[in-house]
Amino acid sequence: STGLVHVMRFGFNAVQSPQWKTPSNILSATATKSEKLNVSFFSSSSSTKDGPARVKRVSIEGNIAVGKSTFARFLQSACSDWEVVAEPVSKWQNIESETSKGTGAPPQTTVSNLLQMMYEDPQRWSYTFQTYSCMSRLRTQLLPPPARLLGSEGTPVQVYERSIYSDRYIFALNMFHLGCINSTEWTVYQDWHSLLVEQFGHQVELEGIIYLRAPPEKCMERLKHRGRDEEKGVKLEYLDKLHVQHERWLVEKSTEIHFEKLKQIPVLQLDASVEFQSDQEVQEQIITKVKKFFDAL
Ligand code: DCM
Ligand code: MG
Repeated sequence: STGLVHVMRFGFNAVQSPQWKTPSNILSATATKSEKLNVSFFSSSSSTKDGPARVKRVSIEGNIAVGKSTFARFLQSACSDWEVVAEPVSKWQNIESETSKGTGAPPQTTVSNLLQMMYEDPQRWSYTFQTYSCMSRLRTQLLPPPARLLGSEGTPVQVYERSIYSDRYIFALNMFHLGCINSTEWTVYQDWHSLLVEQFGHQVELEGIIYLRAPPEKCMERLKHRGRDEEKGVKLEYLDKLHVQHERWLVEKSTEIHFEKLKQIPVLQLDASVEFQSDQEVQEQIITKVKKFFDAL
C-alpha cells in the first residue's frame, strides 16, 4: 500500500506558511505578517548606525532524511554571506568515556554510539539521547560566527541545521507521546530546556525557519538511500509521526510553545519532494525565494 495520500504540490515551490492567513487559537492575538514586518522589532537584526550588522540566524527544519544537509550545503555554496552550522550527529555516534577511574588500573577509553543505543532501546536511551543532542547542538550553535560573516557587506546569515526547538517540540515531545520518555523524564527535560533557553536563548535566537516539507514516504526512500547504519530499523510509521509533529508546529501552529518569540517566527515552507540538484532553474528559484525571505527578516 502507498500509505498516505499526498495533496502536496510537487516542484520545489516556495510557499509562505499559511500561519498569517489562517486564524489559529495560538496566534489570534498576534499581528498579521505585513504589520509585523513593519515594526522595529523585526528589523532588530539588520545593521544599525551604532554597530555592525548583526548576523541573522535561520534554522532548517524537516523530517529525518528529507534533505536538510544537502540543502544546507547548497545554500552555503550559493552565497558567501551564508554559513551553515551542521547538526553534530557524529558527536552522538562517538561518545568517548574513560572507564576504571580510581581503581588503580590504567584508564581505558570506551566509545559509545548514543544514536545507535537510542534506536536499539528507545525506552532506555531516549531521555539520555535527547539530553545530549540538545546540549551538544546548543554548544555548537553558541560558537561565534566566522569573521568572514561578521565583515560581510551583505546580509550575513547563519543557517542552523535544526534547532533546540525541534529537539524539544519534535523529537523529545514525540518520544514522550510514544512513551519512550516517561512523564518524570519529560518534566525534567522541559525544566532544563526552558532554563537553557532563558539563559542562552538570545545567543542562538532564530529570526526565521525554513521548513523542508516532503511526504514521509519520500523521506523513507532517502533514508534507505543514504543508509545510515543506526537508522536501519526506522519504520515509516515513525517518520509519519515526526511529519505530523512538524505540521503541528510549523503549519497548523497547534503545538503548545513556551517561548513568545518562537510563536511569531516567520516560516518559509519549501516543497522538498523533488530532487533539486540536477535542475538549475529550480535551484535559481529556490535561491531567489530564500534571499527574499532572509532580507525580510
Ligand atoms: N535525532 C533525534 N532527536 C533529535 C535530533 C535528531 O532522534 N533531537 C536523530 C534523527 C536522525 C538523526 O538524529 O536519526 C539526524 O539525522 P537527519 O540528518 O536525518 O536529521
Ligand atoms: Mg542530516
